[in-house]
Amino acid sequence: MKLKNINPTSTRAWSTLQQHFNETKDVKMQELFKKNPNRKSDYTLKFDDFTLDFSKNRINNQTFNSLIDLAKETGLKEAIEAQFSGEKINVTENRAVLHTALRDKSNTPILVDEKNIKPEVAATLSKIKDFSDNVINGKFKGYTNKPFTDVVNIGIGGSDLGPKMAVEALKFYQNHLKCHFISNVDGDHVYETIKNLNPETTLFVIVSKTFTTQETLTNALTVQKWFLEKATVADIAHNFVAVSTNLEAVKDFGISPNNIFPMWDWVGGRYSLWSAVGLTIALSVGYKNFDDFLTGANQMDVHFKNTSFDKNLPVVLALISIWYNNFFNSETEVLLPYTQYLELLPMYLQQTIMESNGKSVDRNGDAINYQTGTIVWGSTGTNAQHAFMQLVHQGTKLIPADFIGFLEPLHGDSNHHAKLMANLYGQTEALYKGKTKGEVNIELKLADKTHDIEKLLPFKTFAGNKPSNTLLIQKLTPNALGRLIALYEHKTFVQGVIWNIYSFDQFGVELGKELAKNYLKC
Ligand code: G6Q
Repeated sequence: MKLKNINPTSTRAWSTLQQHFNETKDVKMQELFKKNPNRKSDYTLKFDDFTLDFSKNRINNQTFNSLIDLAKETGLKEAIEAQFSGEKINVTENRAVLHTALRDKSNTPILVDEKNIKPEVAATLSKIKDFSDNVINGKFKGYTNKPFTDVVNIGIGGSDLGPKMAVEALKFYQNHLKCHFISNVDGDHVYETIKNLNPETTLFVIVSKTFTTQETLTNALTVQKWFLEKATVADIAHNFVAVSTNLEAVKDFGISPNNIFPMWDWVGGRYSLWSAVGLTIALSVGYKNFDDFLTGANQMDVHFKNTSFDKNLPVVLALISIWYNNFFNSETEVLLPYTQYLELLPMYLQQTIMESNGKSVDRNGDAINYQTGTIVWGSTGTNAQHAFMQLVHQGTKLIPADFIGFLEPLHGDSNHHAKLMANLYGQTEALYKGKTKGEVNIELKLADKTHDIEKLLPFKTFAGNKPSNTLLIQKLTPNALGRLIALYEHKTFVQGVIWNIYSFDQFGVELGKELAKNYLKC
């Protein structure tokens, strides 16, 4: 079963949406709330302890229904089935797209080239469990027989961003191992990271799907040279492990075959933290937490696969985003997690979303005449409020926002947490309500600044009508993080399907890698 090949702008739903947009583009959300006192609950979806409030969007029931029609007309249902069942939907690379199989513990076989991949996935998970358990409990030791104290992940792009983001996000659950990440080919990044490390007690995890990436190989060789100043070639077997599909290249590097964790070409780099690429996550928080992380992602997979589009969190988020991207011509979206633990989430999702959907050719190979991938950016709240949120509130651009908040803080301080969440709610309210001239008038009068009213009125007035989604989650657990990441993965998938593009190749990234090689030859 192939993905359908439908120009979304040629669908009936698109024409309806275009006409509907022309009629409703100036409608104020405040009016929509006034008209429907139940708007908040009518536009709220629940999935386990996730609550998605999408009421503060410039949509009404007709918008919503037409967007759902668009998903139906562009073959989303069939595309989801094709992805989960292992069809080679990554057509340009002739590969299946099965990061979802990495977190599917059911007994249902998944076939790639007529071979069930589930046993290999299970065997690799068991290897990850065994290895991480033994490093954490001190049974596996470094070359001088001392337990490990530090772990250095050497990889870039998909072999770095996911583990780094998840290790940071799950810091609360971390054990005694200190995790470091080396990605940039900038030597200063390498030396700065290793300068205080002890080679005897440091475990190096070299992560490269292809094991040909210049940055990772250069960094790994530099680290190996530093290691060999103190240790011998035979000691490499104790302190170096690798994650790769390219077993031969890893062996040539000097890593013992026992220390190689396999990967598969049916997992894209930016979707690979669920595989052995996530080894550093398992080392950092222990296998049980890593397993909970996978389980969470699988729960979101099941929700995505089985829930009707109108109640399906990834589908609804994707459709709302298309509404702004393709009809309001919004170019960017801002992501605002209200927890410091998710500081790296926007950067991580930039890769997921922008590398997947940054395409300008459709599935026919023809140039596209509509907008595709959104630009995603963001930072944690409340920090963002003191930085770029001014532009979101009062700038000339329409920037839809996703607010992500947690109902329970991990360290239990209710004073801080009440303030944090009050800021989240306050921001979403300010964005949609804005501030009218009348309100500014009253405010200045009360502040005894009547004489300033004329001068300040235009500057203190906010147009409002700025859209946002609010996703509330009970608590930042490994399971919740798994569900959250999978939610955005599927949102990205839905958009790629509707935009009629291939979301799982990245020839732009590869061109850069090739051209850099030419410069080195000069
Ligand atoms: C991800 C991209 C890219 C890739 C890196 C590292 O989807 O393909 O970010 O992950 O270029 O590649 P290797 O893992 O092969 O070193």
